[in-house]
Amino acid sequence: MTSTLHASHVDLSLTPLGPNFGAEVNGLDLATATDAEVAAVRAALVDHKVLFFRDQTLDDDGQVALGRRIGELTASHPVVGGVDEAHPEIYALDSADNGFADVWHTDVTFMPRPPLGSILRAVVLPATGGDTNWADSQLAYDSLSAPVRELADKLTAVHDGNREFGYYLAQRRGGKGSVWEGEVVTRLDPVEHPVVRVHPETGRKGIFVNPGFTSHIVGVSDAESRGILDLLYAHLTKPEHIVRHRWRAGDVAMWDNRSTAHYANRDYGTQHRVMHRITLRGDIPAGPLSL
Ligand SMILES: O=C(O)CCC(=O)C(=O)O
Ligand SMILES: [Fe+2]
Repeated sequence: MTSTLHASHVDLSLTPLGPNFGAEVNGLDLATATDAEVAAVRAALVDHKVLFFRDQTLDDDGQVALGRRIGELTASHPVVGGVDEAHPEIYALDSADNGFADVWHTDVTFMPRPPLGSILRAVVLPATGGDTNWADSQLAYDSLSAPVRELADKLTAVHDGNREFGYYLAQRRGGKGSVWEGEVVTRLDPVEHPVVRVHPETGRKGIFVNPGFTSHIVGVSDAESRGILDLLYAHLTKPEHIVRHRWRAGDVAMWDNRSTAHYANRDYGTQHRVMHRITLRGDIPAGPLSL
């Protein structure tokens, strides 16, 4: 019956945050969204790359329940445990416990299957400051010159979580991290990913290296690796490629982790800021050559 099909389709009310990516979803209560609304959010995530929802009422249980409706949840983080026993899926970034993200990164690219996406909820906010920025890695790729795109298409990079999380794994968790892809993480072996990622749903290409976790490019000299990565990072984070979110209580952000990078401003001194994040299980990144 075509009427059933019709009934399952909803148009979200979206306010674009710029000419290219990012959107605020108006008037949708994530705690009571219908299946059709959740499906529309999932589709909008790929199209708009980062979505913002204002005035939400989600708590930890509600955040986990929402995530399960959108995809398959991972553990909180490969190395950092859940916020409490009841929520092994929630990763807390607490400024009182060194929870900062003031380095451009894409989440968990130091694992073979980085998350598809992340859902972040503001729990405690400073009076001002602590804005978060997202960069559109596909827009950035597209605006590189053709010769540099061709070079990047052929490259592979190593991602290494040890610099950010090696100490935490050894000292705070006694060498025993979370269960990730069915196995307890006991070491962070560096992994290789293509420098250009082909989005599995759209086929669009994006820059897939980040200063947080990429250590070097394979098969080139150290100086070449540094130079190429610096060029790509400077380009990725050009203001034209960025949207910036000023948080309010109740805000939820959701991003496609396959086509974006992000950075949380650390400009609020000793004020307290706490964010709760969940991540959706992703796939093994494919590059232009592996297709
Ligand atoms: O604190 C933020 O705004 C972002 C933190 C972050 O990098 C993340 O949740 O993945
Ligand atoms: Fe992050």
